[in-house]
Amino acid sequence: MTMNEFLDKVAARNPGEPEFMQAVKEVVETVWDAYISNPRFVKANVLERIVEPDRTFIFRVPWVDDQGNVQVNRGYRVQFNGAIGPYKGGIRFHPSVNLSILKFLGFEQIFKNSLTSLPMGGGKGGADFDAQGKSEGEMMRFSQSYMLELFRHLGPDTDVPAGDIGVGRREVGYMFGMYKKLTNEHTGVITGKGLNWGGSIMRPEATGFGIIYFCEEQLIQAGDSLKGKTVAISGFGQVAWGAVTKATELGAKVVAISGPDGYIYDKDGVTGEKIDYMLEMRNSNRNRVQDYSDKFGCEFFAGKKPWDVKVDVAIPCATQNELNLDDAKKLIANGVMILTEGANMPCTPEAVHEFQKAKVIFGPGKAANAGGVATSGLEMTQNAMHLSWGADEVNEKLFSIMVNIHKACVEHGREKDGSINYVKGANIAGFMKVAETMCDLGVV
Ligand code: NDP
Ligand code: 2IT
Repeated sequence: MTMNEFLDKVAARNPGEPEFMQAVKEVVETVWDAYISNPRFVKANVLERIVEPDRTFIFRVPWVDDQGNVQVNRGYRVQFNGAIGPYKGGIRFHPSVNLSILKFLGFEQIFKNSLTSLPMGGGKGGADFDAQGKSEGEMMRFSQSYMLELFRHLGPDTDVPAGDIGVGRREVGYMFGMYKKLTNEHTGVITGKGLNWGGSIMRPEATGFGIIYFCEEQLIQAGDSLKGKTVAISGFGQVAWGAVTKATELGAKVVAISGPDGYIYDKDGVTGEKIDYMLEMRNSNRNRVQDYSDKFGCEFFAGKKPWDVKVDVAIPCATQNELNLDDAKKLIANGVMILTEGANMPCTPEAVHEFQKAKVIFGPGKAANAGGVATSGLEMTQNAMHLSWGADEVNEKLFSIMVNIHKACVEHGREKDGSINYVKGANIAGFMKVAETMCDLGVV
């Protein structure tokens, strides 16, 4: 079978799943040569097996709103691949959630988790629930109802969810509370918990910090560093906040952040109390970044993306396919040096290709944002040992994991001309370990 025949077969089996196919195509295109030249993989038909989830749950999530109306949402959990460890991956509450999006996220998670070097399989879950404008009580009842079905599929050695878009510490708390009530077990069955009830210190910051550690490693590899660079970041959620914090700490100046309403340009840089204010905006459920410009008196560009700004470093941290070919062209024309993906698959394939063609250093999300799930893995370890580490210990481990992921990308992604294809490097490094394991475990 040729690669294109293989991709056609997967597409035919998964109609109407464009995001999933986009993620599959990128992985298959980059691992194909390594795969096809390995008789053991081919004999075990690993590639065809790895694009099929181990299992997928789809369920009704009924809940009662503040007016007493019964509402219904659709809940999901995709247990994509459990070869190297219990399923691990976040839960997303967002109206755009569907099977295609969760399969793409679960598929990416397999390789991301493998890159961390921790024993975690890939999974993802969520619901098409819109948190905007919901009261505290509604958030609680919805999170509880989602767990009321999901709990039977979880376990500290089976499947361990966490947060993602629309799911933070608050929702994790309500879900964990319901899990505990149903099972009468206080175990590490979900990560991103509060510090008082089994959470790991640094988990909220970990994704953003990890992204910046990875970005800095990429720059060091190119003989440069973040110090003195200007940065544009999209989003103002948990990931964007962590990235702004660490980039600023390393001496870069973040001049743009964005929301669904547009972006702000702060020529003095997002620093100090302005970084703290990002958290306030996120927690307000108003979903506007304009509040930042109102408060701090900088420019706001309604309905625009931050990719119009002339910067050295661009870090998309909002959602999938938020940065397209036109955006890539603008950034390149403005002399961007490096694009490190903070979100999962934020760049369209055309944009990725454009950056690579222009020799802009490109860091794929599955490598760059792996610090979040890696620290979730560290939370699982702490839970299993019934102890908690301090911030320095967690941060040190996170840092060394990100450095090692970068090393693995360089090792597997070096091209003949000496340049580094981080997309290829991340995919091959992540794939190999899972593929070898699937062969070791037999046809199951
Ligand atoms: P948050 O919910 O904290 O913030 C997400 C931001 O993106 C919000 O501003 C949100 O606004 C916006 N957004 C979400 N969906 C869309 C959409 N379809 N179109 C436009 N804007 C959108 O989420 P996180 O910061 O946790 O997650 C951001 C990204 O990072 C996601 O891709 C996530 O998968 C990824 N990620 C998260 C990790 C974590 O630890 N939390 C770990 C690794 C990756 P709105 O609500 O209006 O849509
Ligand atoms: O996309 C991701 O890696 C996450 N949302 C974090 C998953 C986790 O289990 O911490």
